[in-house]
Amino acid sequence: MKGQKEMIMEELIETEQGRPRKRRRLRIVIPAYPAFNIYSAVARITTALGPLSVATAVHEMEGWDVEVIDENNYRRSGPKNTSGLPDHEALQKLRPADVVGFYGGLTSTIPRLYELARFYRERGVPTMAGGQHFVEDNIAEALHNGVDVVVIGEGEETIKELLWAFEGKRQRNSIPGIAYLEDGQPVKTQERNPLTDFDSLPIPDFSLVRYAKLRLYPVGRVRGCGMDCEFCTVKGRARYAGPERLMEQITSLFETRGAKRFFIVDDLFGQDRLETLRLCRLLKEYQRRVRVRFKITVQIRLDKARDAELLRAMREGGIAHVAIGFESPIREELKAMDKRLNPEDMISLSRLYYRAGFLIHGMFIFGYPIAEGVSFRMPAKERVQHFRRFIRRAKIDTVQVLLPVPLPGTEFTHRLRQQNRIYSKDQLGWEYYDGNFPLFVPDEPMTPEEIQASICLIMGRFYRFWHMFHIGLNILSFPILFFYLHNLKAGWGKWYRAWKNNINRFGGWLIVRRWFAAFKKDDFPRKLAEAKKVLGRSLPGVSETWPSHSSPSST
Ligand code: B12
Ligand code: SF4
Repeated sequence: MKGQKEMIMEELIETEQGRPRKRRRLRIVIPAYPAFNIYSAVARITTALGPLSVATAVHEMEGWDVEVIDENNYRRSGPKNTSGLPDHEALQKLRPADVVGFYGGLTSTIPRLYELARFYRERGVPTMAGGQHFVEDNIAEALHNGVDVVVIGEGEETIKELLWAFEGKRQRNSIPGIAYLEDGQPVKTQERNPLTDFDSLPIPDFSLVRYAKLRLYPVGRVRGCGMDCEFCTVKGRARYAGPERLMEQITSLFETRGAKRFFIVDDLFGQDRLETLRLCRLLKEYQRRVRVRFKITVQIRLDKARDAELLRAMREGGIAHVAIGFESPIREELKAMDKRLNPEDMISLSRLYYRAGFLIHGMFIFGYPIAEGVSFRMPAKERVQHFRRFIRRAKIDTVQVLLPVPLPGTEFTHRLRQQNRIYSKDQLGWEYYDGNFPLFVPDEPMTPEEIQASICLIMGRFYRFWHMFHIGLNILSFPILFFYLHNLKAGWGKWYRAWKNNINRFGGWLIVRRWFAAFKKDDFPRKLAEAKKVLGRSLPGVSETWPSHSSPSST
């Protein structure tokens, strides 16, 4: 007997009594974060570019309508369930989807993704998912948790071929870059080559995101990175689209939606120097022509600070914020990450960005396990002092200090797994993979509880309530600008930075407070205690903390 899904597939293929079948609908869902964390605030005003690019590719297909539901940016106008999340039952009644796709780019959202995939599958709707979580064993895991087809790698071409297969116009096994179950066993088709011709892709269409209010627009022109940091999932050499392509995204967003705030998601801004300089010039000319000032954030490496011409061009092009992966002020940790930087240079480089007028967002990882064979011990308390001193000296405006996450497919995860240090997913599931929770046995003499308390301490001390009073003081001190009449630009820059920082730090205090509250509500301490016991049992004779790195083989 045919299953409901097969019948739906057939129905998709058929025509209704000779008439062309109704248009079909693909719904792409960006699953909700498991709990409030320091990214939730930004997730409420932005969306994920990857699934949107995939949706836009489908939008161009004949006979298909597409919508994107971003559960992290979902306003009151959309139907909600009693937990305040999008009500998919109601959405299906309102606008039934024929196929549903999921964004699996953030591992912490995977349990929600599986919950939704099972929900749709139970209703006979074919499901698919893509994103950076789907590597190695996670592909089979997804296929056993409600996902019919996993898309491996970039999805813009694959999705079209998949939908043709759903329409019966193509054989599924001839589509590169996918995995599915055959007789209960996962089958992977041949690898798909990474995209190189970005000009053939349509410009991401943000109007496809329903019920969302976007204020920060993600745009990009680079895929891949090539730096191979040990903990990172972004692999493969960088592939570039031309600056005109990015300009097209930015200008169309400004002209159609009045967008002024952009996040260039490219991992390493400025890698292709000449093209980046050209992009900055194009940005400057456009803003001058339409008399607008954009606020653009980029992710950039510290060592680019040595390029004074680039920094000047970036400022002129409207780049106000630089997000920099400092990762750690501890030399041994930087080495273990393959970061190719040293802490002394990092401070002077950061100050170059500061002097050039950028607001610096510093991204840090606390308690990164040292490479095997290196003898190094530092208690958590001393590390906290190192971090705090470094942040102060490097003149960083805003910070995020997270714990190392053994992300799927990274060398870091392979190293820890080999050492049997990662707590089992049975106790500490994917929902904890967001950088806020200890997920493996840390280096001695630290304990998992200590490393978690340390990030709370650093963040809690950085973002404080009293910054609110400083905002008042800033306003009162505004007339001081009078003394800068000889150089009003410098005076304004100084005042603005202090004012903006106090606003950010007070806002940060509110976010960190909610984040701590979410921690407290969670059952994590009990689960961690259980995870430690289970791991302890699998390592006979080994204590709950990891042995000193001077003797890694003793495990
Ligand atoms: C912008 C960004 C953010 C933004 C927005 C995140 C978002 N996307 O919603 C913010 C700042 C909020 C953020 C936060 C975090 N991020 Co982030 N972020 C990025 C970044 C730099 C760019 C994402 C992007 O737009 N890529 C470009 C698009 C085109 O690529 P893509 O997303 O992979 O999409 C393609 C395919 O995957 C596929 N695809 C994707 N979805 C779908 C869906 C379907 C149906 C199909 C068919 C295909 C498909 O097709 C797409 C187009 O080709 C990436 C790095 C990177 N280069 O990807 C990290 C990255 C996604 N972040 C990462 C992490 C870990 C985090 C944090 C945990 C912080 C941290 N420790 O670094 C937090 C998450 C908090 C939480 N709750 O979990 C990791 C995720 C790895 C993982 N397995 O979880 C990445 C990959 C970076 C890394 N260090 O490895 N991040
Ligand atoms: S952390 Fe940044 S620089 Fe390092 S590999 Fe990932 S994207 Fe590239």
